[in-house]
Amino acid sequence: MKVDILTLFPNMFSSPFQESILGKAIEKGLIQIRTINIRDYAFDKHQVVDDTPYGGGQGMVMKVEPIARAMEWVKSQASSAWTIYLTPQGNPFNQKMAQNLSNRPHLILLCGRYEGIDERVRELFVDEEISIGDYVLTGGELAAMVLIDAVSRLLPGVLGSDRSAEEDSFFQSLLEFPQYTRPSSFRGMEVPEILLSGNHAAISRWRRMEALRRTWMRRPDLLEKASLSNDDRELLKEIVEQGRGEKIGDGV
Ligand code: 4FV
Repeated sequence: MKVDILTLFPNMFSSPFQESILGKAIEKGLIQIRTINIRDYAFDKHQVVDDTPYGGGQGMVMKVEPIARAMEWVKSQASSAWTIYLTPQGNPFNQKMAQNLSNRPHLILLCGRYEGIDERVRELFVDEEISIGDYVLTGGELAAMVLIDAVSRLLPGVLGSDRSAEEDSFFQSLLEFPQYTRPSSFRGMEVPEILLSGNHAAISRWRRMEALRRTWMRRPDLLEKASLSNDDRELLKEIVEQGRGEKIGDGV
């Protein structure tokens, strides 16, 4: 996958993509990331990229010309690219969108700054708008990094085994079950016996139960979207009956 990032701060992308899984994926050529500095496409003496909003009001707006030139340069090399503008006004990002985007060969990510971009950029170039959450960042760069991370790990060969992506929480839109590793006892806190039993059928039943319990407790909205089997419904009945419906925070 190729990812071109249009930004006023290309250096922000250097370190996050040098580390760990993404760093290795880039080394292995599984993903190619390129940053394009929008300011390089402001040809006036002071390379101005923003201006005051027509109609008055707070803050500054990113000018259309530098972005248009940068976009046309990138698109001149890749007509099939899918262009995404990161903005709080976008579609709320989720695992399903990450899966869909991971099937695309080339993404162009536009990172806004200030109050945002001139509306004509949207009309001319943007295929999709995505928000990583209902809060306001100083720029779209961190949102672009979040998107790249969530999409890249779904690319074949990026994670140790592609299976682990399938076991993702949200893959089946359930929250993750509790995880434990050595030591089996810590300050008197024991790892649940079942996990030490080697009884894989019982272990996967326990894990499904705990994933359902945690989802029911913390994100009941996800349960509506989840494709639950009859077994799941039986387990859920048990959970509700167990009345372990105590509020969050008591270790559920
Ligand atoms: C954002 C978000 C976000 C808004 C004004 C950049 C900032 C500034 N992007 N999900 N939430 N963007 O807050 O994607 O231009």
